[in-house]
Amino acid sequence: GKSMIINGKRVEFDKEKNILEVIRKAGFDLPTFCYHSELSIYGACRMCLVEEEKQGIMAACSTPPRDGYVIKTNTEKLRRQRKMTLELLLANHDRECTTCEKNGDCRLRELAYSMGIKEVRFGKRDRRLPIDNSSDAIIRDPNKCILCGDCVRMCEEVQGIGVIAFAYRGSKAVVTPAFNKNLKEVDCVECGQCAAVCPTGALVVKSEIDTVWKALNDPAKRVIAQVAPAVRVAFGEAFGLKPGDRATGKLVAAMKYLGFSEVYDTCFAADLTAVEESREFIKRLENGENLPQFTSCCPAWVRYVELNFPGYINNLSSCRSPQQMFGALAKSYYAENKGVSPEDLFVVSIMPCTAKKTEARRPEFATDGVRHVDAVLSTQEVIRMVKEAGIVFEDLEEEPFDMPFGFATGSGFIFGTTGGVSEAVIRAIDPLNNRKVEDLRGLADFKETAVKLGNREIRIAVVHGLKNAKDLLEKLSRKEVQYDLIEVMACRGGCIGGAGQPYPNDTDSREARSRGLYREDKYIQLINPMENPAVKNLYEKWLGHPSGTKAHKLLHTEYHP
Ligand code: HC1
Ligand code: SF4
Repeated sequence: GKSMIINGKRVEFDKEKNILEVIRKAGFDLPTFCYHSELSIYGACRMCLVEEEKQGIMAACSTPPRDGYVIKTNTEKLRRQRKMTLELLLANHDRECTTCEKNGDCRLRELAYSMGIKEVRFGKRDRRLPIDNSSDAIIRDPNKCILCGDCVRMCEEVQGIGVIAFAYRGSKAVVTPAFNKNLKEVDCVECGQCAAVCPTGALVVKSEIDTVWKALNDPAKRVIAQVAPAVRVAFGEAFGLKPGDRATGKLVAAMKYLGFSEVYDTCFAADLTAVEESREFIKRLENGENLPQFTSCCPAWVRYVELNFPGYINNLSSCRSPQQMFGALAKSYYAENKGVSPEDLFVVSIMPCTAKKTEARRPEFATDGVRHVDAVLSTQEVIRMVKEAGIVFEDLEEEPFDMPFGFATGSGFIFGTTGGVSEAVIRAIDPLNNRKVEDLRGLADFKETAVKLGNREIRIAVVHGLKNAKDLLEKLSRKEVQYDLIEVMACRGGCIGGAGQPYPNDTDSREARSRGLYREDKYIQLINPMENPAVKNLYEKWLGHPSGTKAHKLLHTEYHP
């Protein structure tokens, strides 16, 4: 086979696309800002320089491997060059690190430390650009941008949206929405994926930590929480667990210490969604209208359809997302039962997602001005709260979710990974179906299957990453494909790859988290959402029958372009 020598070590290579991948395979790391294995190569940050015996200095990310190369990654010359590059970046960077939202996760800060930068020999820039605070989900501070372009390529290549781009040249260069607009004025769907790849504090998730602390410390408020499916298999990553390891019990215990009166499971609401969505689907199949039905639990996807494919709005399931079903029940059924007024009840969602922050603010998800979900914290925000409160996560005793919204079947768990929502809907319409719908599992860009319902064949397609959704919708518009049910999650991998999850949010983590959710499904006796006793009980006591009048009022919604 082909091989090269890296820092004196012989390494074979085969399918690696560039020297950087071979170097990492050899067990050495190289600093990078603009390289992500899932995005195109930009080769601009000049951090991954290496020295080849004959070729001299080259960028490892953009050079294909070649048999016989002899490469060094840490010569004196390279160290000097990298330091210089880094100092130039730092000179142009707003260095208010102690108060920066990305402080704990900043790659610029990390590299400045590991390369031993003690001073910045170049002048500090004087211009201050305005901070874009318009989005409900992310904050953009161009003063901290190092122009690596990761966000630009993420938004364009993976999400197919392309609302942020480079503007101007030379020292005036910035990354900005077109015409210097702010994010709220362009077609941003607030998926947050740009912030998830940003190596600095230029794009960060908007924190609601202070709002939640305030509510927790307010004696007049009763504060309850719901925890999304995907959070439990990623939360532990901050406390020494591996991606996919279940952190549920300790997370519930930690949240009790933070001051939440009760902690509930969004997976319960996901079961409820699967019940409602499957009844709606059966009705549409009978009447032959608004097909294919689109899943509607991902708010970035819903927004995407509203903005870009308004002609398909009626294809979206009218079901509210599990987050908002839970919110509606909390502020009605729960509030009434506990004798708390909806204003004094403070509902917090713990979500892997940034678009959920925006969803919770949609005017239709409030009654008489009182929001159903009062605050949305990302997985990372709760990690920070647990650390701030000085809770030793590792030592906690596991606790169960509270009832009545704490029990879920396997269907509720798998909502958090791509393919899971459709599998749950299939289980709900056809209880005789196999436990597994293998064709819809895994992280392939596009998945499809057909299942028999009576003597009818139902065709289902599943995509994740909005660029893949866009491709599918275009094919659908051209009538090249035909489906009855289409599941879309805006983030790759589904919610487990949401922008609020711990970093790194890469393919390996996503695969492991997804497996973690299927493990939860495997270990639980009930897998059909129709059989969830807590859901059944709720229909009997409060909602009437699935898809009935009261269920419609509380659990369904409308969309607007
Ligand atoms: Fe999701 Fe959902 S699965 S959207 O991916 O339908 O965020 O985890 O909470 O609402 O249940 C996210 C996850 C989440 C909703 C559910
Ligand atoms: Fe693009 Fe999503 Fe970032 Fe908006 S939040 S700019 S849609 S990547």
